[in-house]
Amino acid sequence: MTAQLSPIDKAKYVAARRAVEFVEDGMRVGLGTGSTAAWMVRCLGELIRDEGMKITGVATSTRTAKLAAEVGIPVKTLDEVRWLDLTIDGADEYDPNLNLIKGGGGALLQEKIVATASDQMIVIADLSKQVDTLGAYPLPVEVIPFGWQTTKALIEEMLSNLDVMGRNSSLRLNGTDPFRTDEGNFILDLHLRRIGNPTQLSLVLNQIPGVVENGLFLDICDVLVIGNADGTVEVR
Ligand code: ABF
Repeated sequence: MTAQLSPIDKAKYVAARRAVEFVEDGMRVGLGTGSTAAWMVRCLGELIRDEGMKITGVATSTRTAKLAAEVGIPVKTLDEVRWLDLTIDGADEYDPNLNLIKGGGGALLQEKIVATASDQMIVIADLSKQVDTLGAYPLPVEVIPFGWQTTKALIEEMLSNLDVMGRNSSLRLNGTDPFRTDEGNFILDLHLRRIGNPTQLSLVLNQIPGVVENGLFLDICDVLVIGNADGTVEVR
């Protein structure tokens, strides 16, 4: 599975392999989205196939559900399972307090619902995602398509009163069309550069009517597993 991996894939793989050590027989596991989480899904598939481990997966996107089925993980919906023992997912940025920006892959809504419905959330990442202060990575905000330009203008106006450095936002595209989430919504990427008060920003964003959810994951991550290209892993 890991022959001739690039350094970045090696880092993602070793983080994923370490994180699945937290999974125990019989657990209900939230399956994250993204290239790092995809390694975790493959590692779980190996545990099921080679060691006979029994787990139930809840996917955070249609792409993860497809991969999970391919590698032999039994997948149920969150409504069938209701609550999870553990979720393992990637991130776009993490800070020293284990607060995150997520949503670069467009699955932030299901990721946040699933992580919030879990006893424990483990984030797998590499050092390139580490920051002192969140915000260098554009903050994804999922919005309803109806009136999205008004929502965008309201967000930008609201940003002028908050502790952020940048105030522009852009509609995420898929080619020339708006990118659509699994729920059919749009994503606005907020180019903030530095988020001084993530808690305040998250609360204010989610009060705007057209906003469905934002990509700040605050006080949700319990354990951070950082993989390095030399094969070493750090658990925080
Ligand atoms: C998901 O995948 C997202 O929340 C995050 O946007 C992205 C990270 O992707 P990758 O692991 O490919 O860097 O976890």
